[in-house]
Amino acid sequence: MASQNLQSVPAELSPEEQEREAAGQAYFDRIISEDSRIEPRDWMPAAYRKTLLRQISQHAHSEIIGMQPEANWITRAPSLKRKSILMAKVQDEAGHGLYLYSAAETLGQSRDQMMEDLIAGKARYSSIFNYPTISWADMGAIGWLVDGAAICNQVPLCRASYGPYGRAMVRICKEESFHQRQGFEILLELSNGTPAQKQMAQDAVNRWYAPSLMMFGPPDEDSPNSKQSMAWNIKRFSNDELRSRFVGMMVEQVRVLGLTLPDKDIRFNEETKKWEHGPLDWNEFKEVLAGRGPCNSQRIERRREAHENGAWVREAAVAYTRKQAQKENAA
Ligand code: BYC
Repeated sequence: MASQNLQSVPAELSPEEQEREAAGQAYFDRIISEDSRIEPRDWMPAAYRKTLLRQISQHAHSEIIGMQPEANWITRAPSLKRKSILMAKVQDEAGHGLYLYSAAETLGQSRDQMMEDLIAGKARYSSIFNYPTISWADMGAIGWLVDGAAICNQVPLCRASYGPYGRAMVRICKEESFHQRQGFEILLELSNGTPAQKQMAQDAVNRWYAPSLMMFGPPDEDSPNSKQSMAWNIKRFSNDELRSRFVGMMVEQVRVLGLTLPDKDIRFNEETKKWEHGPLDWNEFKEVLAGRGPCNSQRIERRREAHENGAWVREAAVAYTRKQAQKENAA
């Protein structure tokens, strides 16, 4: 589909500049209609750049803030094996954040600026990471439900029209698959354990189910960005479409776990051929987005502290790079 709602060429440009802009727009439209890729050096409409920066920086922030709820359990993991798996997972999330900040930097925003916006509370990150992790079973529920939702949402992003974003997503999705498996396995073991362990697993699933469905974003009729993002081949499916697919996946897997989903309204609609779920509390979602979720202020405070504590590492890295450059210039 050709891109829509694109800005027309501004009139105040010189004739040569107008020509260049028009050629850039024509190239961009062709690349999008061929379902091919835009690269950082290519001309792109200002609104496309802005949308990508918004989504990629929010995504990067989610990965970085998302380390906190799980890091909370590293020192209390029930065995050495569980501890090393959890540490590897949390480190993977840091890596995802770094690939994504790099992708966002190719659009002209500095990482320092993105980080400043995050710790100033001006930037969004996924709603899901504002909920507390109160038992070990939450590590299972996050891996199974949260990483499961992330895979559902992110596999189509591997085909995003912006090259650096799509390529970053390929590696991220591979790692997310491992994350989901490890979460599933934690829940399976608890579910097959003592009645108290099984109850702990069920309780975690009960608490994380609705927030994980809300990760996909507001219902389609309240999603102001979806239409244009889909026209630009950034998003490939609507929020509701992906949410419905996710419910279908979880319905099958929860049976293997021997647990239940806390939603009596789940059903497969034979007419639409889609999975449906019960009502979600969108007011709660809005509250979390407005900074009033259970852990919003704690998450930002913790990130600010970590950023300040890491200042000496950044300074040392800059000093080292400067020294290396001086050595090379002197040689
Ligand atoms: N939370 O028009 P819409 C992970 C905002 S990390 C907060 O539908 P769009 C993991 C939205 O930004 C997973 N805000 O927007 C890490 C917009 O606000 P602005 C993170 C949300 O962009 C560690 C407004 O609501 N995944 O897996 O078309 C450990 C209207 O929404 C949320 C990604 O970031 C939300 N849930 O669609 C474990 C995936 N939903 O910007 C796991 C990439 C919506 O206009 N992002 N908003 O002020 C996307 O696919 C899309 O950006 C979304 C939203 C589907 C999330």
